[in-house]
Amino acid sequence: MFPREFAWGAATAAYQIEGGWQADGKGPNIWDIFCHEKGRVFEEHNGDVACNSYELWEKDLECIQQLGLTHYRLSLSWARLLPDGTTPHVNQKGVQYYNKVIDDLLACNVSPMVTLYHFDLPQALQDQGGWKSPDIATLFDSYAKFCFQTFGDRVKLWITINEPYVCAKFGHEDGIHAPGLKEPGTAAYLVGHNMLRAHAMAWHSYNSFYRTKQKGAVSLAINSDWHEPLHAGCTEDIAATERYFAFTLGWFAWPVFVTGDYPELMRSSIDAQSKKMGCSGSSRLPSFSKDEPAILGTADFFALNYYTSRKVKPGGGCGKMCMVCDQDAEVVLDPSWPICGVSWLAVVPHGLRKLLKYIKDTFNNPAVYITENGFSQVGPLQIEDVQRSGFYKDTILEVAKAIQEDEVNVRGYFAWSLLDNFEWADGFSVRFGLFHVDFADAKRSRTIYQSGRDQQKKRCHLTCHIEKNPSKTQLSYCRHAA
Ligand code: GBH
Repeated sequence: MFPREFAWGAATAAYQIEGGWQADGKGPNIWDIFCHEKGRVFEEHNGDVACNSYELWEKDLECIQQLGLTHYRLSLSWARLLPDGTTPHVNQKGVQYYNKVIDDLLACNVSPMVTLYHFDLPQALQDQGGWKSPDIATLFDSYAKFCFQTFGDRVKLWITINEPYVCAKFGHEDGIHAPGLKEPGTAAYLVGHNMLRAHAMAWHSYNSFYRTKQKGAVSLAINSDWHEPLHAGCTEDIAATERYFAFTLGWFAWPVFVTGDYPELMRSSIDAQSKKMGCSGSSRLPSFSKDEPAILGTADFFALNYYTSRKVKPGGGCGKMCMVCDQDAEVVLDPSWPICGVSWLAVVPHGLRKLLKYIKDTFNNPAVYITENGFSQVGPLQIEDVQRSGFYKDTILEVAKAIQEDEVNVRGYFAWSLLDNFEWADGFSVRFGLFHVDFADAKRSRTIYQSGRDQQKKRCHLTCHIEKNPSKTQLSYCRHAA
């Protein structure tokens, strides 16, 4: 049963849609710099203009209204608000832009969910060491307080950091995301650590200075695939799956929701690997200081980005120092899971239901927002994207089952994404939108996909009813408006 107040949303991120990379005093960020280097991104694409949402916000608003969404998840560009990343220098034009976005949403009865950080660190802070530097936590906290102070009278749902896993691993271990560092086995742990410290400081700031007055909720968005052992009864595969979970979901969720520290299995695996490689000394996984704000309890809800599922077996390492060797677990695809679009995205809607149940059982039944979930398209444009439409229908049914049959406290669902946009290292070659954006057109015209049209219908029937009998959760179309 979808509760009456269930949040039906779509999500975007600043760098992926805004463009206006130098407009009105915005400072450069690490993605601006990364994309302008040769060989980093598919066909040297960049987010200089992207969907041009900096100029075309009102078009986005029309799209949001056309879908009949109750919520919209956007991210703020740190360097648009604070060009050098620090609060003494505020770019008022940036403040005006987001004020208009937020006010327009509210005027249309759409609630904003705002992410403070979605991969786009101000370059000025990268130049001082970025997320590897311990100082980043207080700098982030100042930025967060600035945002709570400036927008928190109207924004009630906050995400501090989007996918710390991706920033840490892709940005600092594999080097395929900005800032493009390849320091396997060390930097990612440091970055993840500083992201957790930064998140916790911001949550405590909200809690101490803003919560009473603003009455909002703050969390961090954690990406996780659903993982299961390659062979169901195999002890090695089961153990590898546990390690895989510890190094992905557990890395960030365990400290925040369970113990205030990393999963024991993560630390013991890393330390055992260090020993094996003859490296003694302090652990490569940092420890939280008792003198800093506690990490445990710093999420008012669980924000989950789910895209796909994987089977897990031991191994996969390169023999040198790296995260995969530490976790001694590798993922494989189940051939029965279709891949339609980008190669990593096996389409497994039922994995979301299993993951939601796992989150309920592991993290003490938190309120959950699915802050991202989507289906990609590559190659020739298909406006009649029947597969994606079927995917959304199947997925929302799985969410319904999770709520109704597994009693998971799911509060909302955000489709990734409102618009086709800049898909990081894949540039514009991978399309996730409910609206197509024509990047060859100077006006960046938006056209609704079939899946977008079908979403409109869904919202109408889902808020109406789901078959009450728990053994046969079904979605049936009903034409009454919510
Ligand atoms: C989200 O991350 C991001 O938050 C969003 O900005 C992005 O547009 C969206 O996904 C779609 O990609 O290439 O085999 O190494 C999703 C989490 C985890 C998805 C790692 C891509 C790469 C697998 N990501 N995964 S692989």
